[in-house]
Amino acid sequence: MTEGGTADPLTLGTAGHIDHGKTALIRALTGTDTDRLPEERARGISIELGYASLTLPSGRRLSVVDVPGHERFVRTMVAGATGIDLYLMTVAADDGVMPQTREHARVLRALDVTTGVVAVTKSDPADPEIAMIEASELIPGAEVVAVSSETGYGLDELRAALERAASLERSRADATSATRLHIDRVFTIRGAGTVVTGTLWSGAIARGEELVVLPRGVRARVRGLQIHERPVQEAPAGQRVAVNLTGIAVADIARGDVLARAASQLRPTYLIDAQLRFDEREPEHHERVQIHHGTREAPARLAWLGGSFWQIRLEQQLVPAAADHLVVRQIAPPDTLGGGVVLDPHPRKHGPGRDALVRLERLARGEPPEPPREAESSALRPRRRAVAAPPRPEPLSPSALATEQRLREAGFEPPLDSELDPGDLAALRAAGRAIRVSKNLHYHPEAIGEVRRRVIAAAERHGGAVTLAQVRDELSTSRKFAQALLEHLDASKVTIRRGDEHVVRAAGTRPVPGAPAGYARGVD
Ligand SMILES: Nc1nc2c(ncn2[C@@H]2O[C@H](COP(=O)(O)OP(=O)(O)O)[C@@H](O)[C@H]2O)c(=O)[nH]1
Ligand SMILES: [Mg+2]
Repeated sequence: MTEGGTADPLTLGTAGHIDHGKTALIRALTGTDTDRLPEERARGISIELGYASLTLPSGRRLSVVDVPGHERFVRTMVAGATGIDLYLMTVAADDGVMPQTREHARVLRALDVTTGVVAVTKSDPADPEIAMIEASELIPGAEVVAVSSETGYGLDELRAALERAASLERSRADATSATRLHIDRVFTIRGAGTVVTGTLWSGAIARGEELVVLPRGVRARVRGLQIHERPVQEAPAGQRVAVNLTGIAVADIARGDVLARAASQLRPTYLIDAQLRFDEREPEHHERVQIHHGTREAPARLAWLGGSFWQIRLEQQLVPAAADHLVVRQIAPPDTLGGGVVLDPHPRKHGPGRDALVRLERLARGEPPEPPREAESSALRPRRRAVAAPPRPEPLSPSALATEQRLREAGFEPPLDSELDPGDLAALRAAGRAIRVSKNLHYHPEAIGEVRRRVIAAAERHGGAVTLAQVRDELSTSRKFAQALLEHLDASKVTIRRGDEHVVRAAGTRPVPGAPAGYARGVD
């Protein structure tokens, strides 16, 4: 199933409320104390991002980013979570799901980090059961493991669960596109000078090359490079990298800056057209919010363009590329509202309108902004109709909520669309609370999460793949539903169809060129 060779370098990020045992768990798993600042040790809380390297039972190594849980440091958490591939959420057995457990879950959702494990910590002094139920409700489909960092209980099971999660995920880093590193720390080393660290999102960095520091456009040269404390000539995408720069003072570079090739197309922007989704409440038109991108953030006004499309009008520049993820936070009181994806990082200033909507819908489907010339008139007609009266996303109506409840209760055997109100379904889809699985069938996301988990577990027992009959038995449902669900999993790239079998996709089928064999460790 896995084609051997080099698995993607993955980064695991912690998440969870303060004092729910994130740092203690990383220490128990890796031997590294990520609370290193004197103030962190004195107060017993994490303030800065911490880094470690975790070796899984297979020998595979993950880079680990340990984030602070305090509500005052959610912005630091977002900066840490922005480059991660997998999450490790902690929920304390004696405390259960708390405000930053929920908020961090929203941040992960906004960043589209959907694979990970929940550890219910402190299972030594308290019974983990209620916290485990709360955790499964908060993140349907995630594996939940009871652990104690104090006694070591459950840690082997947690390692195995992390191994499974890692085998499902591919690095989001892209070796083939332009070089980009979002800086998360800057410091000086005596004799070396300025050093910055971050995850290399895409491209590669080589010793001796000239880079540009955005948004200011200052030039600097790479004097040295390290990947997990070892000097390297070149760093490939997906790695946590430390870059020793010359020709730039520490004062001229900060967290949030982006390192790019000197000839990069990447440009700072005050305007972004984006597709956004909100968990808590829909922002007001022109509401002032905080936008987080990479390791940087800026206040902005949100102008509604129709549907789920918004223009973000920034007060300070960000340096995004199309398809990057954004997190949207409320300014007062601070809270995470949702997030989404950059469609156009350099639009002109515009409001809602049919042309804008047609263009954004094309970009959201991954198509070029303009249709091909000759097909124009016929290609436009159906879309025109589709966008003529864009539904303004409203709070869900009582009827939509009732439909959601029906879907939720139906589990694996939901009613056909013909039995439900199409308007309710559209509203639920827009709110991320219903998933269209086939032409006339919607499922509740919780059911899909459960299906995904069970199919993966069943595949594990059957040599990495499942048949339709096995899925039907596993879910105790009819062939019709099992078929629709399997096709959905194929389409969502969870599985891939090979004859009668559906093989669970695993990491390692797309090795990062040049990645060394044992590598994925944080630089420190
Ligand atoms: N008994 C027990 N105490 C724990 C466990 N995990 C963490 N703690 C304690 O809980 C406190 C907070 O842990 P910490 O890892 O700093 O939480 P964080 O804020 O989520 O990083 C510390 O005093 C830890 O020693 C555990 O599994 N069992
Ligand atoms: Mg901590």
